[in-house]
Amino acid sequence: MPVISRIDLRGRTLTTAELRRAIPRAPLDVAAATGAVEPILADVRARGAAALRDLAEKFDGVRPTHVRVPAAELEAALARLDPALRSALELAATRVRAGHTAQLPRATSTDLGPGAQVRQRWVPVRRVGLYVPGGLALYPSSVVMNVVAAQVAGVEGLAVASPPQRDNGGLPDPTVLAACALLGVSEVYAVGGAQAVAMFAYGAVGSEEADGGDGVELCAPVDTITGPGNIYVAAAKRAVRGVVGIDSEAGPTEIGILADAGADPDHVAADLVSQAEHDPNAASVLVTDSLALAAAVEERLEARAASTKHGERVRTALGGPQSAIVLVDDVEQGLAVVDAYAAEHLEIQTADAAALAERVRSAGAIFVGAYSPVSLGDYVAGSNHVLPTGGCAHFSSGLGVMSFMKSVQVIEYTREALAAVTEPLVALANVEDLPAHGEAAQARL
Ligand code: HSO
Ligand code: ZN
Repeated sequence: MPVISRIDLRGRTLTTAELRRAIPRAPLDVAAATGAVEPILADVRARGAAALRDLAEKFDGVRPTHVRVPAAELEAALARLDPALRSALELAATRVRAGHTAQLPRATSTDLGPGAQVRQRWVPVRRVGLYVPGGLALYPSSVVMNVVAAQVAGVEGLAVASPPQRDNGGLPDPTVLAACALLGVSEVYAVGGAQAVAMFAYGAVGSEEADGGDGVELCAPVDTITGPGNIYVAAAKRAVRGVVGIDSEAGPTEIGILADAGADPDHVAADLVSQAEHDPNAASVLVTDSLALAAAVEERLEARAASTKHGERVRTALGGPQSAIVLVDDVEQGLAVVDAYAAEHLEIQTADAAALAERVRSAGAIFVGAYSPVSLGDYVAGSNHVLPTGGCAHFSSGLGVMSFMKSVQVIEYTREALAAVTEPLVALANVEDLPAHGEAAQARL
C-alpha cells in the first residue's frame, strides 16, 4: 500500500461544489455526544463543587482535594520547570504578545453631518475560561496562545481548567500549572471535560473546606470559553453557546501545501509528517503540478514515516482518505483547489509564493516560502496556532484578540442633526406601522 494516495484533477474543469468536495474530510459528529454531556451539565449546575469532585472520580479516576489549585502549587510547578523549556515558553509568549498587540482594533468615529456622530469602541469581555485538555493533546504552547491573546485583548479575569491527574495528586499536569504561573494566571481548576465547560458557563459554589465551604462562590461564571478538547468538550461548548461565547469547534488538524517543481521534497514530506503526528485523523494534503515532486515526496514520506517516533500514527493519518497528493495542471488550478479546501494551515512553496499567498481567500493561516514551516507557527512565530479546521476558514478566523473583544456603538446627535433626518425617520416608522417611533423624534423638535 502506498504511504499516501493520489487524487488526479489534471485536465478537469470542476464546479465550485466539486472543487470543495475534491479533497475528502473526515466527518465530525459532535451532536452524537450531546446526550452524554447533558446530565453532566445539569449536575454541575445543580451541585457545584460536589458534582465536580464526583465527576473527577468517575472520569479521571481521582478525587481532587483542591478543585481550585492553591497558589503554592502553581509556584512550585514553575520553580520545577526546566530552564530551557521556561525560556522557550517565554520566547513564544513574547512573540505572540507582539503579534497580537498589533491586532488591537481602533475605535472609530464617523461624522454624518453637522452634530451627527456615530462612534464604535471596542471592549474586552470581562471574564474568560480556558480549557486545557490532558493526555495526548496536552500542549503548553496552546496555553500560551489562548492566555496571551486574552491578556492582550485586556480581559481582566482569566481562569484555566485542566483535568486532575492521578499521578499528580489530583492536580492538573505540572507543565500546564507552570505555564499558567509563568503567564501570571493564578485562577486554575483541576476540572476536566464537559464538567469544566459547565463550571465556566454556570459558575460553581464550594462544597468542602478546601473550596471555601458550602455556598461560597468557588468559580464565577465566565463570558467566553475557549480551548480545544475531545468530542465531549466540543458537545458541551455547543450546548452552552448562547449562555456564553465560545471559540470555533476544533476538528482534526490539517495541512495543505501548494508546491511546484522548485520545492524541496524532503521539506514538504517533513511538514506533511509533522501534521500527521498529531492525530490518526489528521489531514496532510499536497497540491502540486509537478509529477516529479509528487514522486519524490512519496519516497521521502516512506523514509520519514519509517524513522519518526510516532510512525504508526503518521502512517494511519497519511493513509487515511483525508490525506492525499493532489495533481493539478498548473499552479493556477492548484490555487483554486487550496482556496476551496480552506485548510487550517496552508503552506505555499512555489516561485512567487508571497504573491500567490495574497490571492488566497480561505486558509486558517498561510505559511509563505521555503523557511516558514507550520511548526514555526505552532510555537514561536508570533502568530496564533488556534485556527479554523474542517473548511471553517471559509467564514471564520483563527484565535486572536478579536476572539475576546466586542464592539459597542455610540450614537450622539444634536437637536439640529435630529431635525435634519426626522422626515425620513417618520416615513420609515409609518411604513412599518410603528408611528410612536416617529413621534419619539418629533416630540423633541
Ligand atoms: N498544529 C496544532 C497546534 C500545535 N502543534 C500545538 C503543536 N502543538 C494545531 O494548530
Ligand atoms: Zn502542530
